[in-house]
Amino acid sequence: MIIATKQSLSVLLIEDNPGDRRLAEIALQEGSLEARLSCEVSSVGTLADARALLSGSLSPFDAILLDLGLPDTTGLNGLTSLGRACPDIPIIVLTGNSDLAAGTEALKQGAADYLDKADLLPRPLLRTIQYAIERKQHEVELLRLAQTDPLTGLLNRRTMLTRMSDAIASSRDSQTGCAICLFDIDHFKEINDVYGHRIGDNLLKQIASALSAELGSDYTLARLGGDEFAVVATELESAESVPKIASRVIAVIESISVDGDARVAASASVGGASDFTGDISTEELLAQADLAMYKAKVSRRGSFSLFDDAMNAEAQQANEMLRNMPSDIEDDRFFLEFQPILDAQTHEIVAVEGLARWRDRSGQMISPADFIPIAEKFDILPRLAAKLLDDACSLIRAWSDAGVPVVPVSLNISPVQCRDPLFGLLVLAALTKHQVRPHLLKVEITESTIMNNLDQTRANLELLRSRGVGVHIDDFGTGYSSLSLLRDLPFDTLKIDRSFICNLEQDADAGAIVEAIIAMAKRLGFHIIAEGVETESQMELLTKLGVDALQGFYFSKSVSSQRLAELLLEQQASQSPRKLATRSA
Ligand code: GH3
Ligand code: MG
Repeated sequence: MIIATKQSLSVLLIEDNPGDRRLAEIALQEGSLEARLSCEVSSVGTLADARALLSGSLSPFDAILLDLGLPDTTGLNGLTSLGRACPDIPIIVLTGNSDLAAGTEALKQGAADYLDKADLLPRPLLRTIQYAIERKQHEVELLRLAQTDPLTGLLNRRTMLTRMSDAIASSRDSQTGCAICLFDIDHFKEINDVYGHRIGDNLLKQIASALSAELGSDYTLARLGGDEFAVVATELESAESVPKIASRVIAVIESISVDGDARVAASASVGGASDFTGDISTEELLAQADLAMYKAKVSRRGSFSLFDDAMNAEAQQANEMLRNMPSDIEDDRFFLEFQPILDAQTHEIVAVEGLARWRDRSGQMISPADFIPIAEKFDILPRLAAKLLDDACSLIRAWSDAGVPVVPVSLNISPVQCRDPLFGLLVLAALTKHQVRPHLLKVEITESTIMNNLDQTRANLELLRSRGVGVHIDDFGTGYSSLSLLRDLPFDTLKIDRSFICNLEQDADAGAIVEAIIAMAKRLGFHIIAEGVETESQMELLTKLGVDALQGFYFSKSVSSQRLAELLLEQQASQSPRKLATRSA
């Protein structure tokens, strides 16, 4: 901490007694001469004049000498009100008649020191003022460190929470509204990974300074941690201001660029919440904005979402799911259904994809699109995935024991599992536990999961492949995998993303992309599955283009384990290849 030693002093003397005032002025002049300092003294006789001078003063005072017996204030009130108005200036109280008790009380109320008026000697007076200034500078610096984030210099989370609670109270008093916009940089991990942490840090600093310049002192700007920031606004006339603040934030962040090896651009997703009742807690308002930000992230990176009551209902539903999930995993309310994958030429079931299902305690089916993100966000997914892996292996064992001609079962693997260094071993342990041959189990990993977790994923996948467990790359075409990368990674099967398949007939580009993917995959020796096949013409076109296998509602929706066993037995019994009886398009 560097504290500057002052070469010149500017002191505000508040003393109504002309004699005492003169004595103090003389002591100050003499003391500063002795200390070889220039000292400018401004003297006033009332608290009101002092306030006027302080509010109009361009160069603030270094210290205040305050008489406790002023005509327009009583006792220590003058001290406390001045302390609030100028918290960065040390106030030294002047007491009369060796009044030790008044001096001690003044210290408790925030005075930097006290001196007896009757005993104002030049050198001790100057020394007291200088020490008080130094202590105040230390105090201010320590406070700044405690309140701010060291990287960006913005307010930190704790201070922002205090400001929010002040904002709610002041809006209640003024019968206006207050709001918070939370924002989080999109794909910041990738920026760190690709360009390095130094560039990531620079980006955070630039965001902080560009937004401070844009928003000025009308708003409170804070860095809550990581790549998450907040803007707090008070005394709003209507909630319409909130999207406007959000657009300014989004525009500023999108205009920033940091030079690395290439230009690094950023975007942010913003969630806003406002209150015009004054009857809300800081935590509640923050939770609402957080929910809205989560919505913005999910709907589209770089967008804004404003909290509304529907989100509250959704949040309650999510909370309920979160509460029930662990015990429902234990109680087998989560289970697998299986969607057949058919050979493109013979239309025989050659594999199945295991899909997670949840029937809650009221008997209602809950969509994986709702529960998977929650399980993932709140770290329940590893437990759920382990249970489903165990179920899949146990079913394969049971089918085999019952003489069902079992086909390979593929399971979807989440980014969280891929990052777990033990994931590969856990899969092998489940296979051993149920005595299942490795080729009957396959793992499906999306292209974006692989791209975002390349190093952690590689070791797990290589272990699985070396033991004979098949590895599928799922949703292919939506990420940015390069050909050379694909060749280096241990995949055997590539699943073309359904978004291309559903547009196959209408969109010439989708057709061209599918054709290119198939040509490339064949050159690299991959087995190719097209998922999301819903119509006969899609099926015919994909077969003509050379895909190996097909999956989709045109053939079958997901079926129970029991129904799958029946289908496999029927298929075995049947002499001629035929379309599935479950066809349900
Ligand atoms: P999303 O689009 O969902 O926000 O994804 P994201 O990649 O931005 O991930 P997320 O917001 O969940 O994580 C933020 C990352 O920011 C995590 C951490 O690696 C990184 N990070 C946290 N603090 C710092 C920091 O001080 N400097 C740098 N360079 N990176 C940080
Ligand atoms: Mg982020």
